[in-house]
Amino acid sequence: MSEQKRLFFGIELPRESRQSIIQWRAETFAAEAGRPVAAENLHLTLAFLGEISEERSLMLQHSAGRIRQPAFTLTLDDAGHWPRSGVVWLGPKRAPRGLLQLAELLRSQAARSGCPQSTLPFHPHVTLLRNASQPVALPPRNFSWPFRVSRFALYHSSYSQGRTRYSEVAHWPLEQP
Ligand code: 2AM
Repeated sequence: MSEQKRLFFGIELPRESRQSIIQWRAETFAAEAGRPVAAENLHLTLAFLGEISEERSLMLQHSAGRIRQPAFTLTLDDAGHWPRSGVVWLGPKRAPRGLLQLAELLRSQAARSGCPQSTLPFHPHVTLLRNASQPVALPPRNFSWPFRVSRFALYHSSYSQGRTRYSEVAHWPLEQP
């Protein structure tokens, strides 16, 4: 069997939003609140696949390529803290229908291809801090980062020399109205 890789489908944030978010994060959260996710790693996961073979990855890429979904605007205007997973996140107050449909399709394709999906409801989020297990003071919700989502991608997550890296394996466009 071929080498297994840790893969996930996700959405990249535009560079300007990432820069603005990390500046805001530095001004907003104390250093001891948690470990900041590197700017280049800020993303929104649509479907986590786990460690999978090249064969399964190619099968999922084929299914992803058949998806016809419209582009949508995603606004990051909410923040929260999940103490159990130690995650401080940004997300949308109202998830756009296009985002939910896209995640649902990818998650059901993944489940049908043997990548078990969490039974918890999909909660779209961008992880800002990890290892945040102590109570965190959340900022007032007076921020908003809107951006257009016109593609989604498959990413390979690798860990070496103490760093997590996400590299794009393939990407697909969403339809323009
Ligand atoms: P997170 O940001 O909430 O930690 C790559 O690991 C991406 O897949 C991360 O964004 C992570 O979400 C997400 N993910 C979802 N389920 C996961 C799991 N069981 N293990 C690791 N990452 C998972």
